Amino acid sequence: MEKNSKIYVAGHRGLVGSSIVRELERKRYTNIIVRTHDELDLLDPIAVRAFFETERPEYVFLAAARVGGIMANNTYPADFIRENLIVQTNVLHEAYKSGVKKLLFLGSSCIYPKLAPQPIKEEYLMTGPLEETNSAYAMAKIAGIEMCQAYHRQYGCNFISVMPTNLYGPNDNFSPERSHVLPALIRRFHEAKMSDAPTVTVWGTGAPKREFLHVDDLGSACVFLMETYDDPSIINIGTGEDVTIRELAELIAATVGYNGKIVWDKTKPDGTPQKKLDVSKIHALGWKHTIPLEQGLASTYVWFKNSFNSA
Ligand code: GFB
Repeated sequence: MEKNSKIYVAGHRGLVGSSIVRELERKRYTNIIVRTHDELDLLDPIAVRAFFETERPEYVFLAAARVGGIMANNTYPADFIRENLIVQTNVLHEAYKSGVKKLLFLGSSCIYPKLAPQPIKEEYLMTGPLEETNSAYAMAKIAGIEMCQAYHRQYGCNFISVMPTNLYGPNDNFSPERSHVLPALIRRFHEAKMSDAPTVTVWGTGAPKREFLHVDDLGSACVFLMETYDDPSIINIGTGEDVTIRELAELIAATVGYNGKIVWDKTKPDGTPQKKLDVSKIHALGWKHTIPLEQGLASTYVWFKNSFNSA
């Protein structure tokens, strides 16, 4: 990828896409193209075709997707499977037809079996049943991986697929019901502190373990892999370290400065008991995360107070 190559980042306003744009700019890539949802609806195959025929990007980061936390996945499975299948089908096919040199597809650690051995190696894909709360989303992502590999096999396309662990950082979704746990709890603990609430309710039992990667580390990994990795086999991106949801909640309470009590709502689902990625493959290529969870939480809380909360 040259510094003046034409690079399209799909989903540039989201958590992941915005971090990829920041990293490309930091590395002095000068020809980045983006479209808002109003300018280009990726669900519309005719609009996507017209965009690729006119713009002819050379490199594509496919970071546009319907995403959400455990409750959103569990409540709207039809939307999650349909929209992700359509967006990725439209973009992958038009990328092939317009001769894109390389495309990076973003999957998720939830593509792995619910009870996969830990840490999860790339080869555990499709070796067991999925977690029920997000199987529709995971199936769409698995189809995306298969599509990238099929276009590689049949047409020789350089389409790579990366599997990030649970992400957080600036531009995340802080909605109380639909977001992932980390932004949900930043908001809930912050609001409890502001209103002097005696308790904060956190979903589930607190026992599940999750691995959290700051999205700036993900952005750096994605650009690094776009520059160096040309293999259609999937590759994990994570820290290789995890914490229980209870530990996370306590860490967020401390970050926010909330001193009240945590109450567990056990009627809410726990989801997968653990999904810690084996990151030896990406480490062997020379990439490692740099932002520890405590530091990433602190900076995300500052971002939340300055950007989200004031808006
Ligand atoms: O972040 P989260 O929704 O992602 O939930 P998943 C992680 C854990 O945090 C679960 C608990 O055990 C939740 O029950 N939790 C506690 C909360 N309080 C809250 C809260 O207020 N909000 C949320 N959201 N969770 C998603 C998948 O699963 O992870 C997606 O559904 C995707 O498909 C994403 O893969 C990375 O890790 O459980």
